[in-house]
Amino acid sequence: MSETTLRTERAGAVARLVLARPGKLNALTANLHAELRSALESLAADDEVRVVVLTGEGRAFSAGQDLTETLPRDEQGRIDLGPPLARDYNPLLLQLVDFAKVTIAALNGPAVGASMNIALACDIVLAARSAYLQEAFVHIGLIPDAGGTWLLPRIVGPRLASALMLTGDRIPAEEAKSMGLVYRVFEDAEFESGVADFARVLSEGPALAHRLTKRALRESLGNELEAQLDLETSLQREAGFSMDFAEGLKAFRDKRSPRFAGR
Ligand code: T3D
Repeated sequence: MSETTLRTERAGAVARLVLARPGKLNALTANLHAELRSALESLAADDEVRVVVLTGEGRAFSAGQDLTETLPRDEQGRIDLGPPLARDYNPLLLQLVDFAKVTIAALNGPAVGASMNIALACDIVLAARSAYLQEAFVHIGLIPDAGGTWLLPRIVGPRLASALMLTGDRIPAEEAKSMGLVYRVFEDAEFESGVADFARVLSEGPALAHRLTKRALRESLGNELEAQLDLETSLQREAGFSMDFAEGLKAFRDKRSPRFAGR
């Protein structure tokens, strides 16, 4: 049986997925990928879970693909990276980008290579001050994968994405924040509690509105304005029918904080 390399922890409506290969800086193996996909599937189906936090054990978030793992070869004996991308990275990226609940990448340390892009596929990225992000692929003669060439230019713009990907420079947490890659930077000593508080507050929010907002943002990437306005109208009608909207209105009128049921 393969070793367990992913831990799932729960605190109320927040689930924490902890990449747990600290001795290898949580580098991603086929086994870890399979555990991650399966955990995300279970959490997607669990009505009690509203927010998923992805983080790493030890001093790194993750150093990207495990470079010591045996790679498949084509019929001519050349390393063929097609199969691991098709089996592991591409489905994971789609699973994250289409995930119906709020996802947070909590960068306790470096997020390198594919793991930087996995972090960017989450809705919100939080970072410890000592963390850094790095599109390190170029240093080993590869192109950025795991959705990086799609995600990064959409977040920072094409010029900066080019520079970050062609140089493979490290991006310290604070700089990443100024580029829009990271939402909040916590001092290292306050990172765990800061992330936990941040996730708890989100988990008390209107889960249905979160889900619909995510869908609107996702579809906006391929829509013209008119189609997006139609989509907003249809999703806003759905939100308007919800118990959460009724509660939000009532709480406003009663001058108290709302208690959302997520429906
Ligand atoms: O294969 C495919 O499907 C293609 C997909 C590719 C996607 C990618 O992610 S490509 C990018 C892969 N990642 C990298 O190129 C980063 C490799 N790691 C590093 O450059 C450095 O480890 C770091 C800059 C991230 C951190 O350096 P440092 O000095 O803080 O730590 P270290 O001493 O290098 O690493 C500690 C241990 O983790 C060490 O093991 P050891 O010697 O103590 O037994 C090191 O070998 C191991 N480790 C770090 N990164 C990886 C790794 N082991 C396997 N794979 C890694 N990516």
